[in-house]
Amino acid sequence: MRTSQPKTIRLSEYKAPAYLVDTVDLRFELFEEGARVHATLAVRRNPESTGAAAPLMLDGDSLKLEQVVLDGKKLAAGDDYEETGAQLVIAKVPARFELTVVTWIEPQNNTRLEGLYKSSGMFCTQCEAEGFRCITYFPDRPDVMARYRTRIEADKASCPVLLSNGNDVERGDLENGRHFVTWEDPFPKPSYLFALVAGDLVEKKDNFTTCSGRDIDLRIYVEARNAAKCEHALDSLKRSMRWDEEVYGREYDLDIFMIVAVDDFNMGAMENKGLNIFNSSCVLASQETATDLAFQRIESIVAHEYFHNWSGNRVTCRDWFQLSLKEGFTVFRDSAFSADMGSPTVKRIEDVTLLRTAQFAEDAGPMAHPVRPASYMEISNFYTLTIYEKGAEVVRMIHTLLGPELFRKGSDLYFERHDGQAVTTDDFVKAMEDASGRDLTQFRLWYDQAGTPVLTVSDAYDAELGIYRLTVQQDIPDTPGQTGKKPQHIPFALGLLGTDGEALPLKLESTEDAANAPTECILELTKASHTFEFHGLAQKPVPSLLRHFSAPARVVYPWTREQLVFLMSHDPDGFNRWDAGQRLAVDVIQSLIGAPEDTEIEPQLVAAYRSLLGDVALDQALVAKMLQLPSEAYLIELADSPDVAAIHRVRERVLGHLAGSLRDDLIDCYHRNASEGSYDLTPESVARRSLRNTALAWLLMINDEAGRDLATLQLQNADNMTDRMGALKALVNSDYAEERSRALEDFYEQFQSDPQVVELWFSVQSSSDRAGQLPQIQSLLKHPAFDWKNPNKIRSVIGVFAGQNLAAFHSPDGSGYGFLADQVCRLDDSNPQIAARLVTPLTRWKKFAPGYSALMRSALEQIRDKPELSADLYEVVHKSLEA
Ligand code: B3K
Ligand code: ZN
Repeated sequence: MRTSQPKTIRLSEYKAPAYLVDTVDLRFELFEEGARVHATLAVRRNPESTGAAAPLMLDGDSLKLEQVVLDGKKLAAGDDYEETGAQLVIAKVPARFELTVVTWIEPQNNTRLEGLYKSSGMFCTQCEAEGFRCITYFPDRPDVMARYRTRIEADKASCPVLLSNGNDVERGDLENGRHFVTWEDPFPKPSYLFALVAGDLVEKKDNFTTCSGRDIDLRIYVEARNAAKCEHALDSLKRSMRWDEEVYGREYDLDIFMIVAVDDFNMGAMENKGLNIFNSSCVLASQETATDLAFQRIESIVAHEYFHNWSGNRVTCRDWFQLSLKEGFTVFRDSAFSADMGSPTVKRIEDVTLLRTAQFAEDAGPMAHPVRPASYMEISNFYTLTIYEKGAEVVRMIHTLLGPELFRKGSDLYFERHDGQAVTTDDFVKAMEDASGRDLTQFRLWYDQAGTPVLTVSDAYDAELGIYRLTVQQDIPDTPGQTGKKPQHIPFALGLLGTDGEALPLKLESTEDAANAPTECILELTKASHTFEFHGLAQKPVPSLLRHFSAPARVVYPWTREQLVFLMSHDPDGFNRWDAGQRLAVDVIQSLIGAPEDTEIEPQLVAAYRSLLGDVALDQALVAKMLQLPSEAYLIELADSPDVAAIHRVRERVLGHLAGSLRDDLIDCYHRNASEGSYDLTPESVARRSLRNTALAWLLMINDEAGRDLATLQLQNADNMTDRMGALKALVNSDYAEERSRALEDFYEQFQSDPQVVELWFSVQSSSDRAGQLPQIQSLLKHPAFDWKNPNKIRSVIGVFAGQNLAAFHSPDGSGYGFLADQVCRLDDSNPQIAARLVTPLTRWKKFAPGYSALMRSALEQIRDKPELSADLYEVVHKSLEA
C-alpha cells in the first residue's frame, strides 16, 4: 500500500535478465496457520546479459524470510544479503550456484487472491502476472524459464488432493496424519505459469487420444456438491483439443490435463501448465443452473485456456509489454473455435458488440494504450480489452491479409521457431512475414499506435462512364501521450449491391471481365486517403462497407434510412445486415434525443422489426441478434457529451413503441418459439429461447397482461435456467411490483444453495432500473449471500450496477458515483485488482455532459485522497484525472 507514486516500467528500458534459473525445486509445507516454502534454484549467470558479476536480485512481496542458503552455506542478513522492500539482494554470487530460500506465508489471510491463498477451505494459486513473488523470492519475470519439481505436504484429511504442474512422480504418507505428492513438469516455464492446489475435491475423469495416438488423462477437480456440473467443460475441452490439432496442427504435450474450479478468483481462468485454474462460474454448468450464455462462455474460456498451452506456454512473452502476443492471439484462436462450433455470423456480432461498446470506449478514454503498451505502473491494470480484443482483431487482420493458408504457414513457423522461448509481438509478425513473403512493416503500427481509426467514406457515381468512385479517408485520433499518428495498413472488405439487392461484380479495371470479377473484395488502405474506381456499373450501387468488420475501425458514411433498411434485408454479409439494423436504430434514437416528447418514431424502424419478427426463412440466430436494440452503453459510447438520462428515456420510449406496435407479432413469436423436446445447445435451440425471451421482455416493457401471465407460467414450468432467467428478468423489469418481489423471493428460495445462480439473481436486480435503484443495491450488499471476499459477488452487485444499470448509476445527484467511490475505497484494502477494475466507469468522466462529468470527477478525487492507495488504483485514478 502506498500514497506515493508507483514506479513507471518502460519497454524501452528492457534488459535481459542477469541470471537464469534452470531448475526450481519447491517444497510446500501447508498448515492451517500458514505455509512454509522451501525453494531451491539452480542459477547461472546469463551469458547474454551485459555487465559482469551483477548482484542477484530476486522479487518478493509479503514474504517472511526464514533462511537463505547458497551452495550449502547459510547466509547472514545484512552481511551476505539484504531485504530491501520488494527485493532480496545478494551482492556476491558465483557464476553458477544453488540457492535455497525458505519463506513463511499466510494463505489464509491473503485477500488479494494473488500468490497462494485459500478459497472455500482449499489452497490455490494465481501467479500471473506477478503472484509467484508472493510465494518465494524469485526472478519473477516471464523471460526466466525453468523446469519445476514441486513437493506438496499437507494434512491428509483436509487436503486429500494435492496438485501441481506436470506429472505426479511420487506420493506417500508422513507423520501426524500428513501426506505428500511430488509433481514434475518437464517443460521449462516462466514462474507465472506455476500452480498448486490442495484441498478436499472430487475428481471427474475423461480421456482424449491425440492425433499421434497418445492417451491423455483429463481431470476436472471440484467440490463434491458440484460433481454433476463438469460434463460441459469436459466436452468443451475435448472439442478444443481436437480443433487445435486440426486447425493449427497443435498436439497436447503432457500425459495429463487438469482443471480445478475455485469460487474466489479475480478473473475468469488461468492457463497454468497442465493445471488450469478456473473461476467456478466459468467452468461449472448444468441445464438447471446455467444459462445458454454461460454454456457458451464456458466453452470459449475452456478453449482459450487450453489454446494457451501453445500460444502462451510453449511460446511465451519476453516481458509484460508483449502480453497481447499470447492474449490477442489466443482470443483470436478461441473466437475462431467458437465460430466453428456454432454460428460464425452470430459469434462475429458478439465479438464486435463487445469491441465497439467497451474497447472503443477504452481506446477513447484516459487509459487508452497501444496493443503493445510502452509503459505501465501496475501490470494488472493492463489485462484490458485493448490487449485482448483489439489484439485479437490485429491478428485477425493478418489472417485476412495473408489468407488462411499463408496464415497457417506463419503460425507453424512461429511455433517451430520459438518453441521454448520467451518472445515479442515483433517475432510473431516476423514469422508471418517470413512465411508469407508479405511486408508487414506498416502493419506493425497497429501494435504501437493507440486509438480507433475513423474511416470517412464518400462516394460519387458517374452515370455516363458507369464508374462508381469510393473515397476512404483514415484518421487516427490523439490519445494520452500520442499525437500526430501515421496512417495504418487497414484491410477494408467491401461489396456493392444493385437496386434489386443483387451482388454486383467489382471491376477495379475497366478491362476486367465482369463474369470473372468477384462480388466482394478486400481493399488495402495504407494512405491517409484513397479513391477506388469500380467500372461497368449501370446504376449507383449501395455500398456494403467494412464487411465482417474487417478492421477495428469506425466507419462514417451518410447512409439514408432507406439504404439501411435495404441492407438489412439484402446484404449477403450477415454481419452487415445486422450492422445496418443497428445503424438504423442508432440513427432513430439519436434523432429523438432532445426532440419534443411527441416526435413521431420512424415508421420504417417498426416496419423493419415487424418483418424481422415474421421472417422465418432467415437464420433465427441472426434474427434474435437483429432484434436487440443497441445498448445504452453503446449509445453513450457513440455520443459526444452524452446525457445519460435522455439516452435512457429515448431508448425506453423506442422500445415501448416497438413493443406496443408489434404486440401481436411478439405474442406469435413467443408461441412459435415454444420449447420443443429436450434441452440442447444447438444454435437453433439457443436462438429459439433467445427469441422467445426477447418477445417476453418486450411484452413486459409495456406491462402487457398476457405477457405477464406467460412469464409467470414460464418461470414455473421452465426446465432450464435460460427460460427461468428470461422470465424472471422480464418480470423484474416490468411495473408488476408484486409479481416482481414474489418471483425474486421464490427464485432465491429455490436456488440459494448454488453460488453461481445466486450471482445471476444478484445481477438481475442490480442491472434493473426497477429493482436496482441505489437503496436496493445497498440492501443487496447486506444480504446474507453477499460476500466481500468473493469477487463474483462483488462484480454481480457493484460491477453490474455501475456497468449496466446506467440510468441509476448516473443518477443526476451523483449518489451512484459516491456509492461506487465508497466501495472502491473499501475494496482497495482487501483486493486492489478488483478495486482498480470496478473504478473503470468513473474514469470516463471527461466524456459525459458537464453535470455528470463534474460529479464523476469529484468521486474520483475522493478515491485519490484515500490514505494508502494501492499501486493498482493509484495508476488508474491518477491517469484518469490527469489525462
Ligand atoms: N492469463 C490469464 C489472465 C491473468 C490475469 C492476471 N491479472 C487468463 C487468460 O487470459 O487466459
Ligand atoms: Zn488468455
